[in-house]
Amino acid sequence: MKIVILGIGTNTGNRGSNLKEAVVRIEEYIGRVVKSSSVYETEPWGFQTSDEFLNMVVKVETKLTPSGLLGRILMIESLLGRIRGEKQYVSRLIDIDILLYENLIIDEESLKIPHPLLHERKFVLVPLCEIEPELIHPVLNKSIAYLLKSCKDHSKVKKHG
Ligand code: PH2
Ligand code: MG
Ligand code: MG
Repeated sequence: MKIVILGIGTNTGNRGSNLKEAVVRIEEYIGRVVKSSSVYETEPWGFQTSDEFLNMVVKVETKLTPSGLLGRILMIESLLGRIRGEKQYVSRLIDIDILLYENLIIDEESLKIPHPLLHERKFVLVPLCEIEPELIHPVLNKSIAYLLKSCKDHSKVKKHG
């Protein structure tokens, strides 16, 4: 079994049920969710929209390889109704990102692990720090707690509900 950390985000439709549905499908197609963070209300990062995000992070046990995992994620995203366009940052029903896969480092065009922007985004670091503060980033060699403390992103991230 491999341990992977996934980030989940949504800013359109019924965001609460989008997250719940994503977790159900992750359990079904990826593996057992062993830890999940709280749900956070977060300000859009990197683009402008009035639709705020809900974000959370889950820790999952899986038998899938990194590329197998990516395939399942894309399948789950389209199952939930996500249609991918050309533009990078747009509002979306659901986005599931591979943040970490064990201590693996992968730098390919179609798959980069750890997620290259993980340490620059409070909407990732705050929920990740809630469940895995001591975890060491395999490229930066710093703990998640340290990365959050030194993060320059000051956008709003607060617990939902
Ligand atoms: N995802 C993005 C870009 N910006 N901002 C927030 N708050 N939450 C996200 O999940 C998010 C984002 C690209 O995937
Ligand atoms: Mg993303
Ligand atoms: Mg994505």
